[in-house]
Amino acid sequence: MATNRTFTMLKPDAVEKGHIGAILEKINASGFRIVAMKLTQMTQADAEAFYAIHKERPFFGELVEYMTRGPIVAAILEKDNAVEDFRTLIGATNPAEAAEGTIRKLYAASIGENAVHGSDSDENAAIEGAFHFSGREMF
Ligand code: RTP
Ligand code: MG
Repeated sequence: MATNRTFTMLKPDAVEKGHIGAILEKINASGFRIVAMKLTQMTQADAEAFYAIHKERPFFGELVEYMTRGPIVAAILEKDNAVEDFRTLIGATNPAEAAEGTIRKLYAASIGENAVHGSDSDENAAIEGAFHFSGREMF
């Protein structure tokens, strides 16, 4: 994957609350092109692998339960400086600390259920995109 791409998930809470359309509108309005996108649900094994970096953290069990409880929207997004600009658009992990107008400030309920994921590096964007999409699903 090129370094001008990032990977995102609209997490189960965002889907449950009917926020898919509003969040995608904000992503589009912020200049990201959708390269790949689907509604899918992570299995326990998927979530444990995806968030393996957090497996020793006290919230890991809750995180896996949350991320597997319903469908997510997975997507690959393209824009200059995609990883950093998308992290700015979504805001801080804890919505209470997120800047005004960010997706987490607008749509996240708590640090645990925070509506949206954004890759934290170009390397992880490529790994996470490939976790969810085959080459023929990327446009
Ligand atoms: P993400 O990976 O989902 O984009 O979130 P992030 O980089 O902003 O935050 P990270 O530290 O990678 O944490 C991953 C996800 O774990 C949940 N979390 N819960 N209860 C807690 O204290 C806590 N801390 C983190 C959140 O869903 C967070 O997005
Ligand atoms: Mg993270």
